[in-house]
Amino acid sequence: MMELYYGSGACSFVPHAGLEAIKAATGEGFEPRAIKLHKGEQHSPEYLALNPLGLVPLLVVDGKPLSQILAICDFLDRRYPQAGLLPADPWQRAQAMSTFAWMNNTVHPTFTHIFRPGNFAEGEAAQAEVRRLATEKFRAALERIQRMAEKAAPFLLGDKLSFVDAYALVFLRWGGLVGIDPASLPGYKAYVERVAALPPVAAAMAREGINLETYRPK
Ligand SMILES: N[C@@H](CCC(=O)N[C@@H](CS)C(=O)NCC(=O)O)C(=O)O
Repeated sequence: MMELYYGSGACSFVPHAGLEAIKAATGEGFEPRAIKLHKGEQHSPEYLALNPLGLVPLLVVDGKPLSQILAICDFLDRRYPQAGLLPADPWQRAQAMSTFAWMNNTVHPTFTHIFRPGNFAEGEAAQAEVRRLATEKFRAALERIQRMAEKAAPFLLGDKLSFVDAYALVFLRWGGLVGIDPASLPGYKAYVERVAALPPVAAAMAREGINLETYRPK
């Protein structure tokens, strides 16, 4: 039995969409377990006993926990290769992992600097500076993803949905929350709309109660 601990709109959407794609391709289901991050449920003693990092996502497989998006998604792909969420060819797979790792270790933490500047600097002026610089870097990363998407249409790795498409969707939503207008990234926006229209992705979005309309001008 597989259980996925996720937070609405968080990076846990990546394995969440993947698990829906696996369900569609193989019939293998999972138990979704919502964690309310804004209420701090990730810090509850019950959750910390499962994941001492206090973060989502967490995949629990037959009672055994697995954390970290890359590890979870690599496991899911190796167990359910029929879903085609990562390439089988070693070189293409390595290229996909290169993009996936960059998203996870660079783009994602850059956003964290915008969203939680207090984790990185003390004082209002210093935090405003962290936020400003991180927003520039995050925007540049989104532009890079846009170029990749324009080259590789319809999806980032070609014909099929991959975990990296779900991550790209998360980033565009997050960008909207911090004042990056998706209309200023038309190639990215059109690509993410294609991703969101896929039934497994739409199912995960519906469960999380999220949509693509996050943009708030700053
Ligand atoms: N490197 C981790 C990042 C996980 C992460 O940053 N999760 C965020 C949501 S996007 C979280 O749980 N934040 C809750 C908190 O910081 O309290 C992974 O790949 O799983």
